[in-house]
Amino acid sequence: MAKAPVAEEILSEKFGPHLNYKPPGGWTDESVHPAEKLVKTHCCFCGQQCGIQLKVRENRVIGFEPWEEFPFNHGMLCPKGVKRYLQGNHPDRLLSPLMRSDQGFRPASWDEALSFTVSRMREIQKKYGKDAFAIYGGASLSTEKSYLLGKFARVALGTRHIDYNGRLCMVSAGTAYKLAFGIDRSPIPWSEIPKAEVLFVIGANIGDCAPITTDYIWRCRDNGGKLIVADPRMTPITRNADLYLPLRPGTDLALLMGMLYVILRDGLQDREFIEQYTTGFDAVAESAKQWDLPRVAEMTGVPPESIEKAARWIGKSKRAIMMHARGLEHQSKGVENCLAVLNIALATGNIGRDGAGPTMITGQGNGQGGREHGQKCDQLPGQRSLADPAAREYVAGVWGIQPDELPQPGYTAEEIMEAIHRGEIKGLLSTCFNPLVSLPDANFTREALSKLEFFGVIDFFLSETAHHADVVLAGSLHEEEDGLGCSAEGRVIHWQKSIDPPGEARCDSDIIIDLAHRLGRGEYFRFENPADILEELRIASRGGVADYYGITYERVDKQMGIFWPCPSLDHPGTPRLFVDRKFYTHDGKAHFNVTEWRPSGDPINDEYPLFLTTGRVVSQYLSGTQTRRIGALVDQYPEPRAEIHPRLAEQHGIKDSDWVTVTTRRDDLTIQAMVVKTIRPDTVFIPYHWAGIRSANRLTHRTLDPRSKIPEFKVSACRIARANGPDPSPDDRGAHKNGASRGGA
Ligand SMILES: Nc1nc2c(c(=O)[nH]1)N[C@H]1C(S)=C(S)[C@@H](COP(=O)(O)OP(=O)(O)OC[C@H]3O[C@@H](n4cnc5c(=O)[nH]c(N)nc54)[C@H](O)[C@@H]3O)O[C@H]1N2
Ligand SMILES: Nc1nc2c(c(=O)[nH]1)N[C@H]1C(S)=C(S)[C@@H](COP(=O)(O)OP(=O)(O)OC[C@H]3O[C@@H](n4cnc5c(=O)[nH]c(N)nc54)[C@H](O)[C@@H]3O)O[C@H]1N2
Ligand code: SF4
Ligand SMILES: [Mo]
Repeated sequence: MAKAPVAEEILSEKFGPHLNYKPPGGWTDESVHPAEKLVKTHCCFCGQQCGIQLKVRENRVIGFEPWEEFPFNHGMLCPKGVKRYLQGNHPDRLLSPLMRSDQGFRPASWDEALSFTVSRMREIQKKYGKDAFAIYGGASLSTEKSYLLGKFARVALGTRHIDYNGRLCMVSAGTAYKLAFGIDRSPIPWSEIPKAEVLFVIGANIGDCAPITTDYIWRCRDNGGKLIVADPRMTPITRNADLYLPLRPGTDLALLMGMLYVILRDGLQDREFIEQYTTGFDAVAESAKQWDLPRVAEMTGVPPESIEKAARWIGKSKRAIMMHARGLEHQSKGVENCLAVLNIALATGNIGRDGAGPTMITGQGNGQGGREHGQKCDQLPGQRSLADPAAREYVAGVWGIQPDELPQPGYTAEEIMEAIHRGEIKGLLSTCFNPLVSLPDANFTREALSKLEFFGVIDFFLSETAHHADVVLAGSLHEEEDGLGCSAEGRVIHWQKSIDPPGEARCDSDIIIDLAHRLGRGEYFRFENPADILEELRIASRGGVADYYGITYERVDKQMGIFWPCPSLDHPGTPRLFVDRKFYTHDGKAHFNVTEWRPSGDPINDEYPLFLTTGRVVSQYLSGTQTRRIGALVDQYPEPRAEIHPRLAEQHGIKDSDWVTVTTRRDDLTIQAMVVKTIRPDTVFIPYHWAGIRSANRLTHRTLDPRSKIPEFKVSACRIARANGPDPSPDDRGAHKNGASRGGA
């Protein structure tokens, strides 16, 4: 008789080899792994920042417990959150620095890896100038690390070029909110959502990408609120929507202007509010006149009655909330689209009061905190502008340098890759970013990486991009260093250190500080720990829009989060912005902005007659470096699939699970079809969490929004054809096609 499997075997069968933790003498109790301590911290897998308690034993995270008291999620977690703890003990974890050799990577000592990195930085800057070396940061980094990286670029390296992966994410919304309100933060905390009479969700797949937010939406509906969803796909929450607007990809601006047209035509605007608290209304009202319903219906594919209904519901309600995410923003007119939402909010007076307001759903773990304190190419701490002489003078003073020593604003993330491609930038240090998978037009990115004279990466896994590096510095996971994060709501929270980095791996901030010292700039980086960095950040942000002066770890722990701005130690924080209807603009008013229609950078035609749009599935996170290593998540959605409508499938003789080749002007991709009725028949959707021959970004294009510089991930032109099977030479394909790869992937 076969031996019954012990609990551990069942677990490893279920979760894969990553569950490799064994205490020295083996488990004494097969079913219970008692924790030494529970650490209150947050999930790293999205901007919701749900509270979670990590179970720790022998410097390992071995499980989790819900954190019922944390006010945002009350112990609830989504499918990624409950598996979050599994990445730490993964056998792929980098345990020491790696250096490229003729035979691939070899482990190296920290001294060797860092000395080499610094010598290459110096050589490149000496030969080609300071700006020939660029830095990439990331919004999964703690706020302290983002601050440190911004200072490192400007003070230790003296380069103009630092930008971050949030450039692919939050910048269209951020640019628009700054133009309208002078501040880049959600104006409302999520506790406002259940109070709305109408919720308008546009370009956001809340069920899959902000799962805990669905709870707020259901509470709104339980209170009688109406739900409107605008998306080319019927996302899960659409099942319970009162109105669904299935717009054609890339036509949001037309839809929103059409709604404004109806609001103004029917006199549903809030005249008193417009008069007292805003500027620029007349020009926007004038521009709305061209967006009559027949034209808008024609462009968007949405029935005119539905557009009218949506506009009237919002216009007639006392409290409306508009929620948007990347569907609206990943477009060559992402900023215009967001401005159009804000124009509707302003025209109807839906801002600065209970249960009302527009809000953006921030994506990455620290998508909000990571865009506040200087890792953006044009930014100084406190959401100050690097181009503003007063801001330069203030921050230079805090840092102990002269204002003219601060470089001018540099290139954005995709622009950095383009400058690498044309040979202007020669060296790159990338922390917390996997550009080969996440930037558009992956073949171009691969070519660019192959041209670098030096490429260093700080990561805890060997990401696909890291395969192309000369040096990989083994950094730290979320739970291995103390730090602040900021959630989509604007709530500053505390990521408590739970364990030390394993093996020779080091905390990210130690690595950056060590590099600064080796570059001879140690006097500006006298930080022993994240608390020291926070002390300086508080002062550097003081008086800025994102004022953190009143925020300390102790206060955050006590209040379970503090909403910024928080200018003094006795300030309670600011959950809802603009309570007194004072805005952060130069005149204190909210600004209407005229929007301009712009076609997609990759228009459809007879050869490429379909829209390709890309995005996410619930079980995977971003470029997948982390979640593709967690077996229990991989099982839920193992491979990318091309979602297509039954009608389109039939036209091409495709059945569910058949192989299909999707071709754009850049490349083609052969994956299995997922035939679903929940997508427009002229649209193909592919999730982008995979690399190499499964990478959706081989298909996307490099058109950027001119202001935010976000890529147009949501709109490409494509065609499809039935295929017989997967690509025959999967793993080599990218490298063969371009001959450019220095490593794998
Ligand atoms: N499970 C999971 N959750 C995540 C992430 C993840 O990778 N996985 N990532 C996090 C991050 S960083 C982000 S940015 C957020 C992203 O969160 P979302 O923006 O909600 O997710 P996406 O899938 O990128 O796109 C959202 C929706 O836009 C729709 N869409 C496509 N084209 C258009 C268009 O032209 N107009 C409109 N109106 N809609 C369109 C898509 O059909 C999709 O339903 O999710 C966060 N949460
Ligand atoms: N086609 C298409 N492309 C897209 C999108 C889309 O919708 N469609 N969405 C875009 C969006 S919204 C986003 S946010 C980007 C995300 O794109 P990326 O930022 O490239 O994705 P990540 O998977 O977060 O990559 C981060 C890397 O940093 C590492 N990392 C994570 N946390 C830490 C840390 O604390 N320290 C260190 N040192 N390393 C860390 C991870 O292991 C991973 O290798 O992708 C964009 N690309
Ligand atoms: S909603 Fe986001 S933060 Fe919350 S558990 Fe899921 S992935 Fe983690
Ligand atoms: Mo994102």
